[in-house]
Amino acid sequence: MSEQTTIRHDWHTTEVQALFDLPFNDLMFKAQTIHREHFNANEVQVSTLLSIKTGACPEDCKYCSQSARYKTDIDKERLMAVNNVLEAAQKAKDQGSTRFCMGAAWRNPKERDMPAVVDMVKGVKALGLETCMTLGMLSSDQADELQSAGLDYYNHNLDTSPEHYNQIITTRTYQDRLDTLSNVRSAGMKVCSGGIVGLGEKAQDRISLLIQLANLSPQPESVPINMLVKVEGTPLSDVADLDHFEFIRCIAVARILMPKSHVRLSAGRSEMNEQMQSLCFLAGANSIFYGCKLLTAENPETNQDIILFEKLGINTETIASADEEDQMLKVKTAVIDQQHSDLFYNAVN
Ligand code: SAM
Ligand code: DTB
Ligand code: SF4
Repeated sequence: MSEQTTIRHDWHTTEVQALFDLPFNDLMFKAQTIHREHFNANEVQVSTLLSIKTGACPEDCKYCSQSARYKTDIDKERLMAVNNVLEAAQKAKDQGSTRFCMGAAWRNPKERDMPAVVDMVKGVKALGLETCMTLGMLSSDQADELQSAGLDYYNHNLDTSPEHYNQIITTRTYQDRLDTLSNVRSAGMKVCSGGIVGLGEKAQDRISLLIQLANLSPQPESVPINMLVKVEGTPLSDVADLDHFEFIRCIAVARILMPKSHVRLSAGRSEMNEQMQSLCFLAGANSIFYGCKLLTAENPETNQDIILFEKLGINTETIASADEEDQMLKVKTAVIDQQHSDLFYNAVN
């Protein structure tokens, strides 16, 4: 295999620290170079999020508007009816989204919820959209059931480093998260897993989170990097801002460590101007959430994103173009491998 396409799962702190320590322009150049080896540099994948069950969550994630433990200003809602979810999915498709991601404020789905959730997956899939869900922890049986229904991706974030984790969540462990990711993988679904920065963590925690993600084997197909959305009423509402350049560096390092993954410029875009978002794309981000709402927080309006994409000459990825890219990559890798074995053959003969 060529050096460019080798995916490493043995990253160490010192080498990742060295990437963070590069002069900004050097880091951007390195990330953009790797990005271009694997993706069309002017294409961004777009997903739309929908909260299918909002608030009253028993977990204590200190950043979250939906935890029942904090007094936040959100409208709690029971599990949505399947036809309302499908209506929202159709709208997302009409606006150009290719993936529909359904999120629920659950610790984990209850057995009684599974039939409705399965119908949502089948219905969204039938509209011609890629399907994604984020419902909390999954057992292996639940993962199998969702995969059989046609779920393409499951989102479950590691959120932060193992070292900082207990400062943020106490109601489930880091290992619980890794177990869910392993159940998702074993069921044959694609993994969407990333984290949040700006939680008041140290620089070392951001390095450690990215290493955890990159050392998953296989690496997650999709890696959302969220900038904390500070929610009034949560314990993290007043945490100090993370410097925007540090955020861009996180995106660039994620791109370098996970060359073939879609890196998503995820929550927090409402607080970022066009120039900041453009630097994130230059650093290798190639996916966003499209639509004016995330789960409960604001996101830029779709037409603002369209204007920005036009200014930057960015096209949105179609499902077909993602498949073609996958094919092209396989062809490129096969050609490079062939060249290498020819070289080896010539060298030894
Ligand atoms: N309840 C499920 C769970 O936590 O596994 C699924 C939904 S949960 C809202 C999905 C992810 O959204 C969290 O793991 C976290 O990474 C991200 N998130 C939630 N609130 C956030 C906030 N205020 N700022 C940034 N990211 C946030
Ligand atoms: C992810 O990494 N970010 C999305 C999605 N996965 C589910 C959620 C962001 C939530 C932002 C805060 C809110 O809307 O409440
Ligand atoms: Fe619940 Fe998910 Fe929010 Fe944690 S992040 S409180 S599990 S909705």
